[in-house]
Amino acid sequence: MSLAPFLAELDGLVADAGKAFASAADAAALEAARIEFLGAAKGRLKAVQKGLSTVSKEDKPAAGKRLNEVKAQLEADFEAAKARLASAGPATKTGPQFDPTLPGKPLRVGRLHPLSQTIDELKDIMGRLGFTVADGPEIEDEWHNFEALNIPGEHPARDPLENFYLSVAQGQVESRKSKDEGPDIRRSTFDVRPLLLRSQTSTVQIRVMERQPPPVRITSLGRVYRPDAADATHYPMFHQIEGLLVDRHVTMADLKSVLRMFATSYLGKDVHIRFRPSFFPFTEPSVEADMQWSDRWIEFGGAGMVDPNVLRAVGYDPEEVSGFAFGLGIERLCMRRHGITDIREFYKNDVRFLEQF
Ligand code: FA5
Repeated sequence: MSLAPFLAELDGLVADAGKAFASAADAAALEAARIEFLGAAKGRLKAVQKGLSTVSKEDKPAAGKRLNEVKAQLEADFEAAKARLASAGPATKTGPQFDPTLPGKPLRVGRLHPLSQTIDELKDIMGRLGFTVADGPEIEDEWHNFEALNIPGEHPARDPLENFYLSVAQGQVESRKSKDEGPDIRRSTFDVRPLLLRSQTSTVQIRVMERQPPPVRITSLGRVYRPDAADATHYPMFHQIEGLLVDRHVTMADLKSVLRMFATSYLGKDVHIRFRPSFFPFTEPSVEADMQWSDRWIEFGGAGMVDPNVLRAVGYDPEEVSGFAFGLGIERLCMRRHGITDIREFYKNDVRFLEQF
């Protein structure tokens, strides 16, 4: 045999073996390819090697050199394929192949708490009615929780048994903060102002009006705290939504329209609104707002025209502007909408309840 056909045979072998090793999908296929090409007895390399003896004497060194190169190449290709299968993990070596057509395992997806969902929805509704969201602290002083809201010192609503007062007073907090600033500061800033967990979101009315001149059109949603015993409709911590609109010529008719639009947006078109006379120190006149839903009248919160004393407390002129305010229980609204009969369900963290929303 002359050199050229011998070399061509070797080239063909390199190409075939390279493909076979590279495409072996598992250990069994790779072993079959190894036997076919590198097998000691009947391998194709062995067969080509036998042809070396027929190559002419002067071509033998070149033919032998190429044969050795091809042998090294085949062994390297085999080792590379072995490493590839090993790194693909045991399933490819022994077990069944990954089947992308099988259905996946469903993941347990979390969701927002029903009250968080309600709060988001109520913010949207109020936003569409032109109210922007305002926030205030949950730890309040007596000015914002009571005095500025026209609830004077002797008022029963300020009874320590009706509120969660904190054992740390504001003056003490300040004096501790400034302890390192010099010995006299502690005495000079000491001014005991009791703090409490806010009992209503009406505190935010004051905070907003103190900050900005009229007109005001805000809503505030958040946690409030009262030492009420927990039962089906009461919880010591619950959520309120507050609405406040102050401008020129605001009337009860505006209040009723806004509450009606609010209630129909949240509960549906067939909801009616009813006002019953009531009393709140910070509104005059004051009403309890009821809504009719599924043939029943349900109280959903308090409302009224902002008392002139409140407007004065924040520096507004009651001769110039008037306003309305309302405060509704968010749990009660959500319970109505979903037919929940016990407020305590919201706070049990029972996934069977929570995953229904
Ligand atoms: C107030 O808190 C007034 N700040 C509302 C207001 C705002 C009146 C602005 C006028 C102007 P009241 O105490 O009635 O009002 O509470 C309002 C609503 O909060 C109630 O109608 C009820 O839906 C809800 N609520 C009251 N106490 C609890 C409680 N312990 N658990 C759950 N919801 C409650």
